[in-house]
Amino acid sequence: MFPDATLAERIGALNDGPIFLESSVLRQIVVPQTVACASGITALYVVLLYIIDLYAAKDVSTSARRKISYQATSLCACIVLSVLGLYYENHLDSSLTDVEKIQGHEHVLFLSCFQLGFQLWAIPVGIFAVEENPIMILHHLTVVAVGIMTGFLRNGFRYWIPFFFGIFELSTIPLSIMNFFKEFPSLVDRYPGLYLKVRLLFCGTFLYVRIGMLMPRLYSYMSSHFLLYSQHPHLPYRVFMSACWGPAWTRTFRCLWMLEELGTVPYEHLPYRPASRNVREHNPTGKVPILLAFDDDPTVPSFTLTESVAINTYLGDLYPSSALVPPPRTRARAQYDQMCCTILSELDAQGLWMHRKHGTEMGKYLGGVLPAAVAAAQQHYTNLLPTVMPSNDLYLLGKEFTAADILLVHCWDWGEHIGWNGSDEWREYIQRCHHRPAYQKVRALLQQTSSRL
Ligand SMILES: N[C@@H](CCC(=O)N[C@@H](CS)C(=O)NCC(=O)O)C(=O)O
Repeated sequence: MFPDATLAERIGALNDGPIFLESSVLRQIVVPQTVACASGITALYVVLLYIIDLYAAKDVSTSARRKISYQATSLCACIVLSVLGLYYENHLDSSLTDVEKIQGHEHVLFLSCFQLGFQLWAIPVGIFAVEENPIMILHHLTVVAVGIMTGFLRNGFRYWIPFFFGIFELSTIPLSIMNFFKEFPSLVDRYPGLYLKVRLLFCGTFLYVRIGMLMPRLYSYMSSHFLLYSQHPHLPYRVFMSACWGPAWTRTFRCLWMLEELGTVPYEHLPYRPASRNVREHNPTGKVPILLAFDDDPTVPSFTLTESVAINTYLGDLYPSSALVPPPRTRARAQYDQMCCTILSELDAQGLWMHRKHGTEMGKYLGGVLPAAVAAAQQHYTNLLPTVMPSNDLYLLGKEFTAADILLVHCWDWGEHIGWNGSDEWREYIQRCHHRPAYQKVRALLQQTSSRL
């Protein structure tokens, strides 16, 4: 649960009120500025194309001319964005709290409008004139989503815009110049020293801006972004915001996987966020997963159960023919319980959860960022993992797949995600479990609904 619950509540309270900025601001500032920027950038592209047509050698094809103009226009836009970003970033008040960074900052709206205008030009020209690759088009669409959030929404996170839309583009400048060289290899032969300097500049700016500067900002931005939209009452808003935040996994995965293995059990997955109002209603700790069982009345749960292992064991006992949980009062069941307790208390609670709680920016809300605790937890996880992984058998408890495998594979996936696994020793076992249709189905489902660890 969030020890600093007031922060979650204060951020959640920002959801009260209209979603969009005042309509007069949208009508008089955002829309006209976006249209003006898109038109200006389009005009620049056309003028550059005209100049290239005048001076380019005859053997330069039309598509190459378009591409040069496209790259030159993008370069100009990136320079403008970077300069604006540096200017606005210098005028930001860095002493503001995370809550104060969510609303306001309308003075940087122009940056969002410029970025949106740039994308309005880049997407159609990228698709129709220069056949840009689909990954780049996807990138443009993501930028549009963030542009709409910062340009149109009241909770627009505009504080972060000078960095994400401005300074972030600094490394794109040498990248664009490098692309020119790649497009015309004869330039590389003619100016090898310059090419090398541009490449070094790209490496330097990339490492400094997109790694060094980005990481602390990204965590801070993403945690308040998540705390905000996860508590919003409207699904379309949450879906839109989650598209900006990106999907991840919760321990709910374990229970969904179990339900899919059972196959015939009817269930509905409600992807509520940990610590949200809906979750706290059923579990005061705010933790997920929660199982709500219903009998006759579909509005009142007859039984509520928390803890992923308790839920899966209960489900396995309810459907004994699935053999996913060994029958009670047997040695096999005792071994199953032993294995689940070890994985849950050692790998999960003392290992992975310590990383989540103390090793990420979410640690601010969960328990404080404590690098020494995370290092000890990683060591513990690394020592314990070999003792629980199956050695010769197909699965953890023998030849049959059980709910203990679900628990272990979920922990292993989590360890893989944060780079703790190292060894390739158990790949075969992991792949065997990953190939199960139930696992595949839940993985696909979570990619759509965007849950988190
Ligand atoms: N031992 C529990 C752990 C549950 C848990 O910590 N869930 C996380 C998400 S995966 C959560 O809800 N965290 C929110 C919080 O701690 O406030 C289980 O296996 O179900």
